[in-house]
Amino acid sequence: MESNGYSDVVSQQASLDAAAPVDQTHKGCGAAGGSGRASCGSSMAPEDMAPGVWEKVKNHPCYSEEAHHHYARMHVAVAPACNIQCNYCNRKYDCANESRPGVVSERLTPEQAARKTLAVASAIPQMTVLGIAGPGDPLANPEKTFRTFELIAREAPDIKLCLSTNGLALPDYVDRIKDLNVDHVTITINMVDPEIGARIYPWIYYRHKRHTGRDAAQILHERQMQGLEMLTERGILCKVNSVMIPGINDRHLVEVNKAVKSRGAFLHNIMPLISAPEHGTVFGLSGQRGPSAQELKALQDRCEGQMNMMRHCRQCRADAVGLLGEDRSSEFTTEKVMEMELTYDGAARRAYQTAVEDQRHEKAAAKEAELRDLDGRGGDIAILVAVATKGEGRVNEHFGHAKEFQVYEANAHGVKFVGHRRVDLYCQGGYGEEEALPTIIRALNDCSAVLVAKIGGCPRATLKEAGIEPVDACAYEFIDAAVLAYYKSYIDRIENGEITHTHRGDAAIRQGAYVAA
Ligand code: CLF
Ligand code: SF4
Repeated sequence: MESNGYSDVVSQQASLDAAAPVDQTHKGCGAAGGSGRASCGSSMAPEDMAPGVWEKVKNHPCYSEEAHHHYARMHVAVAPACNIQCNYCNRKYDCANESRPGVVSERLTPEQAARKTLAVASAIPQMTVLGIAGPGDPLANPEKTFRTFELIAREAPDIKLCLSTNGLALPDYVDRIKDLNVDHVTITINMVDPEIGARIYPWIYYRHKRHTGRDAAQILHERQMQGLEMLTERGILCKVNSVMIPGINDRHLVEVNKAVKSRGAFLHNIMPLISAPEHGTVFGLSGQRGPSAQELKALQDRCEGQMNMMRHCRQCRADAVGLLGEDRSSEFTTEKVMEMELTYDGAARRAYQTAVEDQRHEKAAAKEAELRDLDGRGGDIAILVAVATKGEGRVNEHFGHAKEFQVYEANAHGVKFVGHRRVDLYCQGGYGEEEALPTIIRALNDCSAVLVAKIGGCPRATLKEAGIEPVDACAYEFIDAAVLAYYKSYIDRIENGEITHTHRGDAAIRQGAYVAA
């Protein structure tokens, strides 16, 4: 019998083929509209990236922003224990290093985790990375973590292995990580000054002893730096996650950035603190706030000259499955996975991923064509544009169905992703729309426009009143090209005297977890 997994691969391949924009004409977002596309073959690798590094990151959704539109990751929750306490974490909830507070639905044995990975790999051919990120610390549970990696490396060798840790135990396991071919390791580093660390970590448990205060933070800091150096010496790509905690480590994260850059970290992911009383954390209960969207962006911008910044993190759960920003974990509960007939079809996965690569080339070519069209016009005007998307790098989500908007910054020289904004779903079957719309507008308040596949009359009018232009003329276009086309039309209208450029205000980051649908 043909397995469910195989049929899904075939049907997804068909839908990808159908979605491929072989002969679409560009409609354009702006009044001017229209532009041709260059032929395929554009390189997606950043100019300053070594080919070997690009090979490692090109289909990792966290290590490459561009890849996150196309490739998915999954986490298996095999690591319940932790060896430190962070003031933003409540043990009843997911690890806030890599997953937002929200209970993990199930904890798995390594064998259950391996079976789940095969089930997801069969059903979601663009799932390329298996991460272990909690719900505690993977290296405080080393046997379960490494046994899981061993099983997956044997049964699904094309899947990249990824690990996220607080770093305390890291130096003890670097060689094992290397032997298992784990090529991507994240360390959460919130400070390089133990005085600041003492305000974030009340205690650690190290070498059979509990340490508190500055002493605890000093040990943690030394172990994190040592672990980072050992990993980069061995050629393992390291990402550093930092939680931005206003008034505690926000300014200090510039120093953290320099320290990790000098030790060879590849990528820095500064994430907003998510803190609410209902999470039951020290910070939540003490009223410690998280940053606003502009505070976060300003800090990321300050650090950007130093090294690659990750801005597309979704602070996902320790059992997340799917593209970043979606969560399909409820489709793969242990009960459902046990009932599935599994066929791990490597050839079908490769075929699917080849089709994805073709799309990525086409997307890069479309962006280059728009840039040529823009021809450096716009002076020093930069605008933020929100986009509703459900993947493939296209403007392909209805306004009312969007659970998040992706935000891009466009200027005379290009376009870049700068963040995402989670929102309440606008379309709720006739209920709650009036309450949702103001929260969406607060989340997009700093954006000049929102690009959508479709939008109704009521939200369109309210957005316009708020100074955010709703645009559906670029439905199903590639995002980068569509944002550039909008920017070009914006500049055209300024030059024609139709509009004046105004600097928009700040926006809110919504507190709360990504949870399974
Ligand atoms: Fe998972 Fe982390 Fe690996 Fe990615 S998540 S272990 S590096 S596969 Fe990614 Fe999720 Fe952000 Fe983590 S979006 S929380 S950075
Ligand atoms: Fe929680 Fe993770 Fe911190 Fe441990 S390292 S206390 S699990 S956030």
